[in-house]
Amino acid sequence: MSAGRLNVIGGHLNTRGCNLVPEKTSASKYRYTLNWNGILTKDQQQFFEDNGYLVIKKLVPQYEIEMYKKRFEEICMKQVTIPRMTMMRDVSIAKSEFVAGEQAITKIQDYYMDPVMFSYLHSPRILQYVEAITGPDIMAVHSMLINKPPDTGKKTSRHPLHQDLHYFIFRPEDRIVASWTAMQKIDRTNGCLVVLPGTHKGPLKEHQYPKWEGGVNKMYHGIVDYDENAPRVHLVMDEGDTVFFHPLLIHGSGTNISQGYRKAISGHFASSECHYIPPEGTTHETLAKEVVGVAKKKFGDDVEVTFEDISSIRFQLVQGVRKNL
Ligand SMILES: O=C(O)CCC(=O)C(=O)O
Repeated sequence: MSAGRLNVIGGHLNTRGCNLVPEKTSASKYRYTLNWNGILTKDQQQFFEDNGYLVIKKLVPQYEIEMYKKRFEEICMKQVTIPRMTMMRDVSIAKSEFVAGEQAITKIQDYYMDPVMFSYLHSPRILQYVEAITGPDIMAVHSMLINKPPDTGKKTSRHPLHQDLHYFIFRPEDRIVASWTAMQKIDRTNGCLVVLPGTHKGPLKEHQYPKWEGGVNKMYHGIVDYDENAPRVHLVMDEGDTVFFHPLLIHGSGTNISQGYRKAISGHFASSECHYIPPEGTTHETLAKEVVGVAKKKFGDDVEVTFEDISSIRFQLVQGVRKNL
């Protein structure tokens, strides 16, 4: 067999058919992508390197989206109960008894115990792109279905500009990636994602609750100080389109001024080789205190728990071998 006929995805074969050292260990010009599996075209790879995100059109088929929609309805209608999942309400209706079912739930978080929703995190369609960033050993570290409600006029449906790394206390950040799939047509009317291209090259910034008149949703921390004039891109997406983005990319989403609920399903993934860093003395310290405080409120003050414990309980191996995380 000649090396020319061998079909290998990523890496290079020598004449004996053995894998040579993958590109990563040679002096690679790429920092944010590994692309060992060769799924990214050179243009896509360069786009992610330069901008910190990449949209793949029509990645998730309609029948899968329908399946997630149906499951979300069942969860909201309490036809199924999923352990360890968090259901969140928009702050504008948080205390209202009159809103029920799907309309009452703004977001579900940590759906990994539900086999139907979990199939999103496990999907080869998603993981092939994730692997191009993380490498082959992949942990799903966070999951959400966001059901952005029509705004009540208080602008609480907005998601402030933030960096997802604020919520993650492991590194290296370049081996972490988010996927976010539009479950319908999403544009500026119903509150699409907005990204600040290239900001993944900057540092992790300080985050706090924004001082919004109408209130802010729980855990929707925003960057305290960012360049107001930095170019922004509004990601207009069709059903099934998926954006992959770096955890330092500054992003958020706008007000939903439509009459409908805007849905997206998302996951965060990291190489299982990532390692924890202690939150003390870092920008994560305040968040860690808030998260531990919430856990103590739920389970009792005498429960000894750390931010690391709370984070790792939801981590799931979705491909390869579990190493550090
Ligand atoms: O879907 C949205 O509106 C924004 C989601 C987001 O940026 C997040 O939850 O980190």
